[in-house]
Amino acid sequence: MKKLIGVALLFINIIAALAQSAPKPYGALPSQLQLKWQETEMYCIVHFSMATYTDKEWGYGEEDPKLFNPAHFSALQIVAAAKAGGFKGIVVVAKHHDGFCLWPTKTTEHNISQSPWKNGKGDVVKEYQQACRQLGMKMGIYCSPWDRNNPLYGKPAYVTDVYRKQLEELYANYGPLFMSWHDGANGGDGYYGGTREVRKIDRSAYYGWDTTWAITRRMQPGAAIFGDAGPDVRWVGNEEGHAGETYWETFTPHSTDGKRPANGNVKYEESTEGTRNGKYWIPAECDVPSRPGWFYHPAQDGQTKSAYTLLDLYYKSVGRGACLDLGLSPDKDGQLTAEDVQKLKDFGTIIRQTFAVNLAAGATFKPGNVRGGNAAKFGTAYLVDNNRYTYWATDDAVTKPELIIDLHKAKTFNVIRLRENIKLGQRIGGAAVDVWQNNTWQEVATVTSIGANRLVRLPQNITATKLRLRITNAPVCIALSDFGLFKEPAHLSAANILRDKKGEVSIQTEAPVSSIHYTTDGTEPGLNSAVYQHPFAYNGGGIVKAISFEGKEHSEIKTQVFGVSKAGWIVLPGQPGNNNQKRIENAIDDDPRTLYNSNTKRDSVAFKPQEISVDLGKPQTIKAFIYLPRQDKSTEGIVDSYIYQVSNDGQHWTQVAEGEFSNIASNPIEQTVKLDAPVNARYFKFIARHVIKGNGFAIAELGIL
Ligand code: FUL
Repeated sequence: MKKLIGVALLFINIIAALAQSAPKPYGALPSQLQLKWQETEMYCIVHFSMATYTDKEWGYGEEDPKLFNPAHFSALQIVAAAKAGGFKGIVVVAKHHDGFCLWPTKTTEHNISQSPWKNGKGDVVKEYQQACRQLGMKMGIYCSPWDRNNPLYGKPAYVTDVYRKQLEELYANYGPLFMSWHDGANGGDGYYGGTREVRKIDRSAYYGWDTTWAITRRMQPGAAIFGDAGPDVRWVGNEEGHAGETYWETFTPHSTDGKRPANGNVKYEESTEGTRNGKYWIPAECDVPSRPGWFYHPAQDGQTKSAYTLLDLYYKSVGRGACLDLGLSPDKDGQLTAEDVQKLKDFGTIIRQTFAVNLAAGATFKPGNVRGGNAAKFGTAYLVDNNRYTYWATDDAVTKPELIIDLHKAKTFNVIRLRENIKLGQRIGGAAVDVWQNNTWQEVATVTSIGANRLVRLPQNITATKLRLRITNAPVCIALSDFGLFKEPAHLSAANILRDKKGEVSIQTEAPVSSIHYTTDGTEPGLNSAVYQHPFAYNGGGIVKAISFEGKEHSEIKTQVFGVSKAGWIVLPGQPGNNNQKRIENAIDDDPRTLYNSNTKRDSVAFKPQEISVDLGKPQTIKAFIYLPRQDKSTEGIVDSYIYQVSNDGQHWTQVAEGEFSNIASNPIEQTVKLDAPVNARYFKFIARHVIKGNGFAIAELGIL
């Protein structure tokens, strides 16, 4: 008998012990440093350097340091604007691909001490460090591995004596750093000390990343290392600022050629979602410029992303468990424009307002199961304690629990937040939320992953007293740390401004409003501006801005830049390989959704330079030309090197521009190339010298300004 009691007691003890023990971690797990990074959620990357002065996205490396001379550089203004937007840190581009160093480095002459700014005594990186300290912001460093200026680039000595030494200087003098950012754009043509040649590198081997990163670990142990394949944070695979709808913090990177995955050699199409049960914990950073390009370009004024566009990106990055890295682009003066500052501020305000009150805070939770019945340790009260690592857990056998949430009185919300305690891995692969309405459960949201954070933005407000959370897919018991309900403030969505082939502009809102006002001279529209009544002719090109009003509410200002209207334009016949006139007209139909693509499916055909010539119908002044690459996510036929010619008879041509479309593979936005001087011409010819992929060239639109 005694023996029996003993065995029973032993059992009870084992069960009690199990009830106390935390769930076994699942899969790859985050490091301490990655947890800190994940909590940062939002930071900015600042591109202000030589390319700001040359109006380029990538400098070639030949630029004269004397060009860098901001009259009013203010790190404080830039960092303060990021802070007002709710961002927690900045990554400073200390050296971009052109090789110009913004700190007085000993590794190369091509640095700020050769510039007239502060008589060569200035140090931009130091000023950012001081501003970050003053404002309590984190700081990270971007030092481009690719260096189009350095004569040693491509040789081992560049890595050992230049690049790593630059990192050492930055790590030694500008910390503490929360990130070390390593870009994937590697190798290609450049100045390289005057040789002006193409230098290809083995992206997997050249930089000896293990040795390089050992320096980061030693000198900046708190810095998360960003790269295409991690090791701490991965690139999300696009520069549009969004992670996959299903998104895994875990990732098994694959290279494109079977070599070791590395910066510039990763199958990016796998990076957006990541890998369920991936080998490593390598969460994604979603980087996106706040303006169309990463550097400031005067032609992109008015095109800064609006606060609500940023909000949308926030939901698609932070709201899917990744982090958002927003690009800021100070102008030649050395500050962010007033417009950019305002938009950051507005975005920060909406975020703060939306997440100020968790409407689930006072709720009663009725879980279907609590681990070991131990509510003190694993209970649902932890769902609303605002701690990412305390959590509601279930017994090992219960992988699909339900939870009833009683709000006690009707509350109106439009955002649902779920979080897992990621210290135990990313466990959940599906969940649904129902609301109790008309005496039945109505499903209002489903998700296919959660991870560090999941925000569901509902298409409409929901008013409910009782909700139900169902975990629909999990390979193991759950460890959910957060359940939140929030109300994003109502707003009038911005108007849409469109122009048709005839050159008529129409302005539309999603739903009728009391009035729409607009301007065509670049000024901000308000109640006193022209009232929109019907489509109007707008052939010359320029900026149309619109705002809508409904009662006391008004929308954001929508800005649309138009080139010269294409009414009457035709493509000259006889383009090589282009028999289909109709398709080629897509390049000048003023519709960015249609495209012309001369690619042939035969792989044996190699790319040869190709051209398209356009008759403008009458002589026109051309100040700049526009190339809009295809917008359908394919990179086939995207032109990255061009020649531009003009003519008055369609037979004799004069070259007026040539160059590269930098960064167009990662950021396929509209390219505006200003000519050295305006020209008068009736015809233009666009020649594709090189494309990213394939044997043809693809054009969504060609235009002129
Ligand atoms: C890219 C670079 O090539 C761009 O110029 C920019 O710096 C962006 C953040 O990363 O890969």
